[in-house]
Amino acid sequence: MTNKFPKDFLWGASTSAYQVEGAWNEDNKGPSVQDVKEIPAGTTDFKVATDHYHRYEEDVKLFKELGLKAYRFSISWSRVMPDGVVNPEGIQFYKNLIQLLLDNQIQPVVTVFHFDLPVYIAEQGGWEKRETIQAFADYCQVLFEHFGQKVPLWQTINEQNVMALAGSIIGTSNKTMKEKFQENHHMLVAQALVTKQFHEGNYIGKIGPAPNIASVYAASDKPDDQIAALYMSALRNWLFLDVAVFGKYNHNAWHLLEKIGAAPQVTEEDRQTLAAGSCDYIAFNYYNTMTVSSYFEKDQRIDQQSGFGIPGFFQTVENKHLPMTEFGWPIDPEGFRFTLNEIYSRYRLPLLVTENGIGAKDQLIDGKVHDQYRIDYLEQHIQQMERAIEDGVEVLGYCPWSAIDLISTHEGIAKRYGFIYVNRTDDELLDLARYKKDSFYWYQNVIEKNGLDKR
Ligand code: BGP
Repeated sequence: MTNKFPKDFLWGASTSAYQVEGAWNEDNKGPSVQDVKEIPAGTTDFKVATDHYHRYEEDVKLFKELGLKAYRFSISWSRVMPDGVVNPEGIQFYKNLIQLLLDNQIQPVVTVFHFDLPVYIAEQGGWEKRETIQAFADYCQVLFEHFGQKVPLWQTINEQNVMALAGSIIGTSNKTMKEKFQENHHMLVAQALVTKQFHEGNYIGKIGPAPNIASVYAASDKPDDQIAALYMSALRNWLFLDVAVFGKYNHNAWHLLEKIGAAPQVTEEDRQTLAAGSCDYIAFNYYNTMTVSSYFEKDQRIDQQSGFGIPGFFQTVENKHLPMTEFGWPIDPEGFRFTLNEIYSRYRLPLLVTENGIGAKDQLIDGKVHDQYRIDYLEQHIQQMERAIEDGVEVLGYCPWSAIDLISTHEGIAKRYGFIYVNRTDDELLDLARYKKDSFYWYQNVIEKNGLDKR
């Protein structure tokens, strides 16, 4: 069997600024909401993270050795514009990083906003306020002007759907559905505005959204459960992509929002902005599918990959066919193929996978990390991605989470994802030294062969 990956396939890996950089208040960086949020007991804050800000040269050297063709990272808004004015030291850091990547033939893939709103904007009302739309557009314009001739792939907002639906968990918002979906609407308008702005500039790259997309299975063949899946998918997935691609709200999602009294106010000007800001490609993060039934009441665990219910519409249930990670997230590689196909059939735009991976309690023993579970997880997902490519889906690249260990969104450093181990714990910084895990060598071979070894 021959390999199905195109010659220029972007084998990459991902991180985000607040989870990896540290240096939270250095070189004039302002605080973001992630730096000041309350963190769960037994985990760690993001102040040092895995110290990439000071060690990016060493890290890029390792990325080069790994063979990465692309590195997806986010830029910290509060480093670049700590108080609304451009911070030259912030710009300099990303300028150095981007140049170093290019010098090493690694494509910089940049997300402009990944959960880390500057505190001064949050204090003025954050995304609830329309003014934040312009503040975001101004910030993005600064990035486009500085890096628009260097960066081939941009993403606007990471997991906007997770911010809207599980904001309290990831520390971005803790409001009513009505407030959340008004904020969400402002984000959608902001995204369309910067997409338009980007298209009007003379930049080399492409721009797209980066939601977390997961196909939704119906819990049974009961018609009610099928309708529940239709509505969950509309609210969690298609609302975000329909606006980004078609410039319009998804009709099912809109109906649901109206029914629960959470439909946002949309002005005529908003409608025009949304219509004028279609994306060039779709980036998305995939961890697992969701399974839903029609609504019944029950206590539910909520995080960005578990679910929630909307009375009268749907409720997430456990899928007994899927194994779980040690952190309780289902593992569904076939669901990845299904999700890739579903997105592509709806929108017919090229896809970039900006996150996929397994969080685990890795152990460093004698300088080694034997993370066979990570190799198995990634191998199964790459196999299914290859099948999706055979199905006819256009996939630009694959950037698993994460390039290097970093702090989990809400479960500390104990939940690791990287190909490179960073020597620290939640309690102690230790020496922050880098070690190549077994998965590092395995992924290096995948990249070198442009796909999996065929057995
Ligand atoms: C996504 C986020 C990432 C990352 C990842 C893993 O939702 O975009 O920032 O955190 O999930 O999640 P966690 O760290 O909670 O395991």
